[in-house]
Amino acid sequence: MGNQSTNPTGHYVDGEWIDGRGSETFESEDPATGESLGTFHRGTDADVDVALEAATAAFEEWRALSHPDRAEYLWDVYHELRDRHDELGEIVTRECGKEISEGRADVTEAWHMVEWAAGNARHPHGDVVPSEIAGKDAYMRRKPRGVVGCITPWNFPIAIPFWHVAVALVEGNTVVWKPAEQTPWCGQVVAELFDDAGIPDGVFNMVQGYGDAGEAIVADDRVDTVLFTGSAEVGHEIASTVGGEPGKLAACEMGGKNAIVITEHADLEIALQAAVLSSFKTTGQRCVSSERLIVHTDVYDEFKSRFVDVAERIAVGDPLDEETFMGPAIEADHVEKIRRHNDLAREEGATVLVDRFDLEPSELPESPTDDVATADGGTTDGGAAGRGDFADGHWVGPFVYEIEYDSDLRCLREESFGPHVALIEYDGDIDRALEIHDDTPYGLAGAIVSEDYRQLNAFRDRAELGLAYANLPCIGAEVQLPFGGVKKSGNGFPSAREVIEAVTDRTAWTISNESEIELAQGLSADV
Ligand code: UN1
Repeated sequence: MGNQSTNPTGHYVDGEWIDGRGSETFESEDPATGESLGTFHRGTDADVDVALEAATAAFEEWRALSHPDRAEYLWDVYHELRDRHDELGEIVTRECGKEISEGRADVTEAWHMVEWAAGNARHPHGDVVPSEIAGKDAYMRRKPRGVVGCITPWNFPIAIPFWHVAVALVEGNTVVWKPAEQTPWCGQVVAELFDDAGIPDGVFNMVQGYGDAGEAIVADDRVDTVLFTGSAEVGHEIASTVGGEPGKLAACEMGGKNAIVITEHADLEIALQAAVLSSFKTTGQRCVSSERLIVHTDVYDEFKSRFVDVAERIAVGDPLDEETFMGPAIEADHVEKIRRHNDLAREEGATVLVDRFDLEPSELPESPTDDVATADGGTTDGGAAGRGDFADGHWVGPFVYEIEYDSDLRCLREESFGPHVALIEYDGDIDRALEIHDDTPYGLAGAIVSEDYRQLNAFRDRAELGLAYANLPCIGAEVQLPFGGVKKSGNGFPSAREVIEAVTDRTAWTISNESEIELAQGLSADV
């Protein structure tokens, strides 16, 4: 087991905390205050190289362990995640800005995934296939692919790494993981959990850094599978790089322009809750967040007035405050990106219903006062001298508009990844709703609110989606289900069972117990 390196914090490679080979460092920033949470080494090609060397060297011994023996290390991590749930949830909230119940939910989702992956160690997942020849037996067996490269986003900085890493490890692969550059503290915490569990050297490696470190992982021949969750832009680059290399696999899950269809048969209270959760939780920064509400004309006015009322008063504030519904956006550049989408909607003819994007100073939370943890394990006082000042945070509020549907509107097709929501009124049957729903390049998550089962079934069967919900928000997927999209939203489902597919190869194993060879195609060895 390695000793934690101190400020700046390094990479976790071959069971040790190591400083980067390069001299560059970077800061983790608290999105609520702009304050630095810690300094981290920025990974280079040379850091990725040593991590891959360690992962490659560790593979043979790791794969030789049984599934339950490998899972033992994951159970240790599982207990830590549960025991330290609230403490780790606060770190998630500090570093990625989502409000505290979501910070804790991130940790909950992580232990759910570890439970699923480690539990699978005692769940058989090979197949026995009947041979047509008596005296022959045939099986489909799975074996680990080798080294798995994992690249994960900042919005679920503890949960999503476990979607990838937990399954890859239990199945007998070794891992090199790069956390998002916005959430290196969470990266450090996850690596510490594996270190504390005593995972054998080289089996789990973590390199901090930016896209160039991720590219070095993706491009390296020693990597057998790449698991990626993040933006469509990066995901498509990865899929095309890896697609050109025979024998290498990439499973990517990317963004969406997700929608909720609210039909004339909707329970409007359910519709309202589903829309508010899907549009504003995580400040709209989930890849499954909804940016389009497609509402039938019969219920449009009533739904609109209720939704606008909630958006006007939704609590934006200190993410550590239990009363807050929406914390800040992740970083200043991202605020500008969302702002450009708001401007685009205006240019394309939107009628703006709620514009709290640039919050009034009176709406900004007061400066923090509570003591909070720091990345180096201490605590700092709240207030300007300690936690920083909210005046420097990346605050945004809801931006809600209505617009007449037109297939050419970019604001209805492009993802803003923020609390930017279009209301679209439709007249007609479920076919019309589906036509509008499917008119984006993406196909990740979506929901329908209706009490008519024919409408639900039409949505389930025809909406172009990986994740479809009825009378629910389009966020909040359970870990045991596949998670991913169709069209531009993905080329794989890098979660749960689909990760087993991506990190294992199948061998069709046929054995004969007979004294003469007999083949299904009737060939004989008679000469
Ligand atoms: C993401 O949107 O980036 O389904 C991941 C959910 C979470 C995962 C979201 N379980 O909302």
